[in-house]
Amino acid sequence: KALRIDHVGIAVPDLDAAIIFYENVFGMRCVHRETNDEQGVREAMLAVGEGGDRLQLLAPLRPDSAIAKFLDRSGPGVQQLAYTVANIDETSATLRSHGLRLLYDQPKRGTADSRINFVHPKDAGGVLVELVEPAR
Ligand code: CMX
Repeated sequence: KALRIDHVGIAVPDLDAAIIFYENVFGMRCVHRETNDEQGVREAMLAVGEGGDRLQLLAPLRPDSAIAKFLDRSGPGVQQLAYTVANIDETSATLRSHGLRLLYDQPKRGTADSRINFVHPKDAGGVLVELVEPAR
């Protein structure tokens, strides 16, 4: 089951400009940055307030990446909603038993060495759902 909202992911064309915007306008704080070559993204995690709420900014590394395609098709905006799960293998099996398609046979590496997978947006009411099992 979903334990909490891990983050909301927003596709942006320019990561540095977006970080400055969210810090200056909404008072968020950039707490993590990394490049994920496999996913084709440069990303930043912004803390919203003092709880655990997180906004993820995603910028494309390559023109053939998922984020570049999303920007081409839809422009900047909300690209994904991510839930924290305790055990991604168990959650994936449950979702598959409900007939939902997961994008990867096995979880891949996500932010900060988490394990991630995605539910196809066509199977989740038009929302790209990411599952995140945090690194121990
Ligand atoms: N949210 C909702 N719907 C989406 C979507 C999104 N982010 N991306 C695509 N869609 C829709 C498309 O509009 C399309 O709808 P229509 O058929 O009605 O036009 C449909 O889904 C399928 O589109 P597609 O052309 O078959 O597939 P895409 O090439 O657009 O790829 C997806 C979509 C989800 C498979 C791809 O974006 C993907 O593999 N995502 C997972 C990886 C990812 O997003 N990585 C970046 C983030 C990394 C991280 O979070 O760490």
